[in-house]
Amino acid sequence: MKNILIIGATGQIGSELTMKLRSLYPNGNVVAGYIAGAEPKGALLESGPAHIVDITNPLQIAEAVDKYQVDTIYNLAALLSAVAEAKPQLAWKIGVGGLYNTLEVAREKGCAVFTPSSIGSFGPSTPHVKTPQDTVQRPETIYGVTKVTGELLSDYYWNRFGVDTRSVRFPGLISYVAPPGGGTTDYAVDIYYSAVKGEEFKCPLKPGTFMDMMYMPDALRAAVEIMEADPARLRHRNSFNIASMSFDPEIIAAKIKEYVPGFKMSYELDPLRQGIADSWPDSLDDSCAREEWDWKPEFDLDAMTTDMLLNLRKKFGIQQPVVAEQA
Ligand code: AKB
Repeated sequence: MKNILIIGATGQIGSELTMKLRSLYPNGNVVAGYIAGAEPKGALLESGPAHIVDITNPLQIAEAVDKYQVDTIYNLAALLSAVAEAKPQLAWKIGVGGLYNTLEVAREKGCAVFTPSSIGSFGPSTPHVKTPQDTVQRPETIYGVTKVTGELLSDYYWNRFGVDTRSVRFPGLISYVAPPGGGTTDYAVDIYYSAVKGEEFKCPLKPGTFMDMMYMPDALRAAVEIMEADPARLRHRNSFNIASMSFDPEIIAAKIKEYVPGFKMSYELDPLRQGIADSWPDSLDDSCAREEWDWKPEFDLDAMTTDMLLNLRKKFGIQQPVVAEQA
């Protein structure tokens, strides 16, 4: 049976992944690790144990692992790409120093470790369309540098010490639950909020900026499935390309307009985010994940859009539009 610690359990991915893991394993076996100032609240707090775990403090990681006899760590602590550019030293301290602390505790105490990588681990010299699993990784952002370092360090701990490290490269993640903060792909979440509130959306990226995106339920399933995958089938570990949809601002806006006909979008470009997005792939080739652990996404742009609009309207108490019955 798994005893799981989630580091960064109150963040964008962590808050949903913790609840998903508690739906799959006994609640008491899934520990929400949080930092001071980001304490768990509501269902996250009430449904299972929580422990203070600052990833920059190896003693706190070890203490939580000992107290709850943890055998699997989900390491979700990171600064997203745009905010990392504003605080590169902190991004390194959390992304690389924190991962090193986690891997050392895992080596000493025999834990498996999941640490997400990202489409941000690629750079301008990477093939941009159907980016292969194994290819050039020369990112020009500190976020990307920490992600490539994390992939290499995690593979090193597997090859050198046998620490069971596994990872996926997340695309931009879209969810109606916890808002993202400081990412380059966040526009694809914010656009839905504007649409349901009846506001014009000011897009920070220009038309033609394609990036891979994924609906959160698929991303959570990927994080669980890679950790449950048969190790004998894995030729890769850190980290697998996964993909479900690729679009630019025009395509997502047109899809939203199908369901919210009055929706309006204009452009107000953010040069930092545009520069980062231009350096990232347009789309990933995820065939290795499909072959090695049967990865398969369930949501495309249409299915995601209907679910996002439905749930955001519920969240803000906005009446659902009446759909005319088919004759
Ligand atoms: C970001 O935009 O920084 C993240 C990512 C793609 O890793 N969402």
